[in-house]
Amino acid sequence: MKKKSAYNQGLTFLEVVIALSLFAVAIVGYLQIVDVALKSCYRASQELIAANLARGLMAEIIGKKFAEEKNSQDMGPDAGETDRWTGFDDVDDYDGWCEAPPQTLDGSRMDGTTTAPNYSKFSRGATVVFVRQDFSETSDYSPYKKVTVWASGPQAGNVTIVEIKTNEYDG
Ligand SMILES: [Ca+2]
Ligand SMILES: [Ca+2]
Repeated sequence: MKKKSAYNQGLTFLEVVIALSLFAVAIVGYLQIVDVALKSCYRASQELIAANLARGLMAEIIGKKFAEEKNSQDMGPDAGETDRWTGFDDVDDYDGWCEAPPQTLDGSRMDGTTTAPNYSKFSRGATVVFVRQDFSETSDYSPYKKVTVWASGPQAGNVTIVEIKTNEYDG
């Protein structure tokens, strides 16, 4: 009868245990990498939502006229203006504006109660100040206004964008 070689004797119980242990360690390591990657991907998607919310509000603000009246030094909403979907018509009306959750241009809340996207854990807002030509802030009249828009979410941090509006063509 032919004697079995050491190679053909199969794995011992100890070898199986060691192999399974190594496999388990490898699987845990792999799952940890996947977990980190998924969390990073989720955070990036939340940051993108916040950035888009900020950009949307900024585009709306910058599209408004420079001031309620030509050379006006007044800041903030004017008589009869209470919110961005019914009354705001110049850039500084948005000074101090804040939305939680964000709302569409027709006032629909983005919180799952309307057909608008559900961004219930996000918020956004804006500040508007006069700045000099060197962008330093001033309380005096200036033909430049600095618009700062922020948006934030639980995993998105705080996204802030800044633009300058001039009264060169209107106001
Ligand atoms: Ca106004
Ligand atoms: Ca105003």
